[in-house]
Amino acid sequence: MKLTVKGFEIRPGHLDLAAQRDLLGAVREVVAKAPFFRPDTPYGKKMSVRMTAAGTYGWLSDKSGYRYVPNHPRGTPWPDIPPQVLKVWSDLTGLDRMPECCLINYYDAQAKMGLHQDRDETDMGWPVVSVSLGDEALFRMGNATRGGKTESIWLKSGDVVVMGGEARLAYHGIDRLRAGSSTLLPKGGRLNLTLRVVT
Ligand code: MD6
Ligand code: FE
Repeated sequence: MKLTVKGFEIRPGHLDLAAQRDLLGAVREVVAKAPFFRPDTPYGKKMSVRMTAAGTYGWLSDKSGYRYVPNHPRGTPWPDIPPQVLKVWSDLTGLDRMPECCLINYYDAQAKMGLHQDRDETDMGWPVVSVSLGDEALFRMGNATRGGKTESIWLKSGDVVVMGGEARLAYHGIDRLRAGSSTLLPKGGRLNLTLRVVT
């Protein structure tokens, strides 16, 4: 299955196993300083994914809505984005501008993410880069407006997606995981890192 939305690019296996393990180590250091939490959706339910972030800004969802904030809910600044993560950004986008946020999502076997647009950033001209680690996940993508036809693709550990152009504002989400499809994370599940320019 291929996605045909313009501006959606996938690099299957961009990170080999050694690079995935190295990145995982870097993510663990971030999580030690900025533990995962489960954000509240503005409509009162908890999200099923666990989140944290690195960079100048992290993304937050709670009763007052969605926004970027300079601190973890516990009140401390987000850790720096690990250099390995910045390298993925540079290698794939070739941009001089670096991302200001690395959002880290953890999916357990039951977690999913509803169709959404990423539109809390100031300038949608910058792409979003997304790295998958651990169990495979079924990524679904539609159009810039709700409804209409969607396409799906399984994202595997080490795959990197770049969403720019028309794809930047397309609705997308994660329908489900394929539990046990990867041994990278000892307890299973999936990590997704999304890199964004925020301001
Ligand atoms: C995920 N990804 O793969 C969810 N957003 O777990 C996203 O929501 C996403 O992959 C913006 C750009 C790329 C993405
Ligand atoms: Fe997204």
